[in-house]
Amino acid sequence: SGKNVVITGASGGIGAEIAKLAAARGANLALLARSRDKLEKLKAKLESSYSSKILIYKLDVSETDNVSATFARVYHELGEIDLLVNNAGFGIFRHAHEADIEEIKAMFDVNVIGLIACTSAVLPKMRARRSGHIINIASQAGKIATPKSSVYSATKHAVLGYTNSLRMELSDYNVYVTSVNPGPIATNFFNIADESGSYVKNVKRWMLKPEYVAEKVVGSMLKPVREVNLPGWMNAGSIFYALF
Ligand code: NJP
Repeated sequence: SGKNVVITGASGGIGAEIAKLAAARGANLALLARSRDKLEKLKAKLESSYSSKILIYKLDVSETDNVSATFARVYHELGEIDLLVNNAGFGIFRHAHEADIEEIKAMFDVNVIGLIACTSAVLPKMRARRSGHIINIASQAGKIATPKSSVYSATKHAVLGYTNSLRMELSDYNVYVTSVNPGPIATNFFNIADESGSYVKNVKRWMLKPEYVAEKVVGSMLKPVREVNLPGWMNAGSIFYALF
């Protein structure tokens, strides 16, 4: 639809699926992630199927100096940003007493500070234009607690707190703010999150498909809502965590 959409963490997982669906609907895209090679492949694939403009940028969202510089380039090369999808994130699932302080800081740096830095990079223009939409990929882990996800869950609770306050601030500026809260999704997320493979082994068959989550995210672009809740099997209660 000619909208300019920026997606962080776009090189794989649900970010790449959101990119595909948005391109199919005619959006022009700026795709941001650390893996330039994966972004280049995705760009080539999208350009072979769709006529959208696809720009790629290597960015680690936790390097906040680079965040503002990268968004300045995006504004210059893509034009105004209509939609920002803050999707970059990761988790490491461990018992709280086993969590390493560097890992804890890294999760907060990417999931919380990185997301806030990217948001801050678009806020002045969205407010001034009185137009825009920010979609933050949080998690069911931001709404409910589960064992072995204390730090990850804390980062996603932080994302939801930030998101809910932002929505209030921007309601007078015609800028929409949406949080997306999925349950477990079958992506490479668990390569890092679940070193032992035991979680994946037990719950893989119940995981959400990334294409399904992306469809719901793109749906919220077309019809802005406050929250998209996709708990999947987590609705069924916490019994599965006993297996983990
Ligand atoms: O994970 P994955 P998902 N700077 O690992 C990028 C949330 N979520 O798609 O940088 C910039 O396949 C990374 O790219 P690269 C989750 O918390 C997931 O499942 O090139 N980008 C890759 O493209 C996260 O917020 C589940 O390595 C960085 C992408 O992020 C979002 O969904 C459940 C980066 C991650 O792709 C996407 O996760 C849930 C950085 N520092 C919420 N670090 C789930 N999978 O179960 C990583 O509730 N990326």
